[in-house]
Amino acid sequence: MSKKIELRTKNEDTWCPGCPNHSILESTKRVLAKLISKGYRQEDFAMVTGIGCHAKIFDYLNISGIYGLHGRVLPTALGMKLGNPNLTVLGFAGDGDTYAEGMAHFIHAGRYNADMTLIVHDNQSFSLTTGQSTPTTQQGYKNKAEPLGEFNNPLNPIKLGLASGMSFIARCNARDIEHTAKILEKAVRHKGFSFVEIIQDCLIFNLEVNNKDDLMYKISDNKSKDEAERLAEKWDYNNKQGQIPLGVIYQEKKKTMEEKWPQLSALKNRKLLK
Ligand SMILES: Cc1ncc(C[n+]2csc(CCOP(=O)(O)OP(=O)(O)O)c2C)c(N)n1
Ligand code: SF4
Repeated sequence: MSKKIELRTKNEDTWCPGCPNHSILESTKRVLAKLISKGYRQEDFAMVTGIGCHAKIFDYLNISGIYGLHGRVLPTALGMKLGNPNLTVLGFAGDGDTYAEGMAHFIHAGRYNADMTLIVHDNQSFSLTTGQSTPTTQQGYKNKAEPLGEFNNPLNPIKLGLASGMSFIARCNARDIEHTAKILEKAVRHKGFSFVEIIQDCLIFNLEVNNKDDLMYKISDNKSKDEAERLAEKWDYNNKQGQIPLGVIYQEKKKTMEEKWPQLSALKNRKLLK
């Protein structure tokens, strides 16, 4: 008789009622349950989180891991892969986490191409610390730290991911649980570094960017760099104009970190967990 897998811990949920982080948790649980039903084991997965509202997923998802530091999801995930390349590592990070303090790691992740997945819960604000602007916040956003409004233009992480050589780049809408689960599964199965940018409304801070569903549309999986660049240009993170493509924006086959380093290949072939 097969053992029942419990992917939700018993910890109390302290996200705001209705926060789309709940949907990201649900999508993740669905993917893990499916992969476990196909032969992965619960102990083959390891997660890393940053610090922020997104990071509370660590308390609710029943897999091993490290509740990390703000901005350091990627180096921690990389450390896990270096220690045991047989792990399937998932990094859950915020937009502040990834694109501000963690920016250097984000760029180098594309170069290393370690076989792991980064999931960015992008609510265009530092929500846990009460709504300051992050690099993806729209110009003009007024908050306690910037009463005159954000002066700078937002960064486009999809364009940056492409420029950094990432081998899998996707975008999802947190509220679309089924589509997000589908894309996350592709990200986890991709051999190499997978970057999944999830648009996640925050119900308390930076409300003016919420509810962009009318701008969103789904694309077929794309492998052309030119098309990916065109898709990345469609929305500049600045306002509710343009179109927001969802799905696999770019995917290519590329040597992974584990394949490039002979020591890691040797560890991987020993299949430590088997
Ligand atoms: C090294 C370090 N820098 C800064 C902080 C303060 N800090 C904690 S949570 C947070 C904001 C998190 O924002 P984001 O990563 O966008 O996640 P969200 O809360 O929006 O999910 C900040 C700046 C910290 N705890 N540690
Ligand atoms: S503050 Fe925003 S991101 Fe944080 S739990 Fe509440 S709704 Fe979610």
